[in-house]
Amino acid sequence: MLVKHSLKLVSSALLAGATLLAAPARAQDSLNIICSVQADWCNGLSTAYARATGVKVNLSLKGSGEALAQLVAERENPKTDVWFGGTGDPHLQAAEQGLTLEYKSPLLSQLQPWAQRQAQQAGYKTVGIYSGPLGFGYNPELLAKKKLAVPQSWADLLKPEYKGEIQVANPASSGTAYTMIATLVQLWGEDKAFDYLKALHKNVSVYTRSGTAPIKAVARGETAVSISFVHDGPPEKLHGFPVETVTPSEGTGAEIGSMSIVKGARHLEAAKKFYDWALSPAAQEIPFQTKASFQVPSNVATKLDPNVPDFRKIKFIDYDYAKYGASAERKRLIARWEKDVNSLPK
Ligand code: S7P
Repeated sequence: MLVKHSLKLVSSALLAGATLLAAPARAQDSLNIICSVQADWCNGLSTAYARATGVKVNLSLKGSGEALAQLVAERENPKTDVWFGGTGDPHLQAAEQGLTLEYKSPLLSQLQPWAQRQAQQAGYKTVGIYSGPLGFGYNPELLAKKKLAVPQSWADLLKPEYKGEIQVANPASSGTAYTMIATLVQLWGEDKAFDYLKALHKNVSVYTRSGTAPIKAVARGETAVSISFVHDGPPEKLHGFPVETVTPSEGTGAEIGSMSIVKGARHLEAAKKFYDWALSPAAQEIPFQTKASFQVPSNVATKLDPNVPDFRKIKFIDYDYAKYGASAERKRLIARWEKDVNSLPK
């Protein structure tokens, strides 16, 4: 009896020891990240972080809308530790829904005011990591071949000659396209914005799932014009494709790309360390070094690349991030777009 009891104690101790040994390895040595920026940037991040810390980063590449859907699906049993990048409104929505964790990085004070504001209004459950303007991408060779002018304004995109020549993403899956809807509503009021979107529908050839797909299609000569973030143009150009960008003369919005730690993250300490590192200038130069993307980084000390759009030359609206990042508003506007615009024949 005594022997049996002792054996039981030993095996429990061994089990506990094994768990103790296994626990830190799981907590410290790997990290599961949903990455919503360009693939080259995501891969550059994970390689640099693994080299600097020895922590293995498991990446899952997803657009902003899809990333949020995954966090909702994983709510009871989170498998993701950090959600890196993607437009800010779904991050604000995740914060509002209690999917992300409050964390104040010691690097917060080094960030641009817009990045700190993004954190404050989410109760520090997210933070701004970059910002970039919405505009148009165009293929100058294709426009010349089709004898089309470069569109300079939102109004230009409604001209009949652009019929079938424009690509933009679907706002249900894309943060880029939702930024467009929110921008137009803030520019003109909701009814006028939806009249515009209905008219634009006639000229759109396809609504893509991902927000970065339309400018890639422009670069490859598959369509003449896209509605895209302008910082997604230079990477295509650097790869040798004919693509230029322009921002609309009436005014435009900008995204605040964000990062959040998932509530219930299994590798919480590792997640916080990665989060701090991702806010450092060294990490924020990675999209420039990998030639993946050229947003304005949130850490003020990050060295800017010449391809970063000059915000002083762009006419911006005063984008209300809190209002248009709220779940109810986002859901309502997307539902209205599905009903009033996407259901229309071309
Ligand atoms: O890194 C490029 C970029 O445009 O991708 C992010 C975002 O996931 C856009 O994709 P979706 O529209 O498909 O959500 C942007 O935050 C970022 O600037």
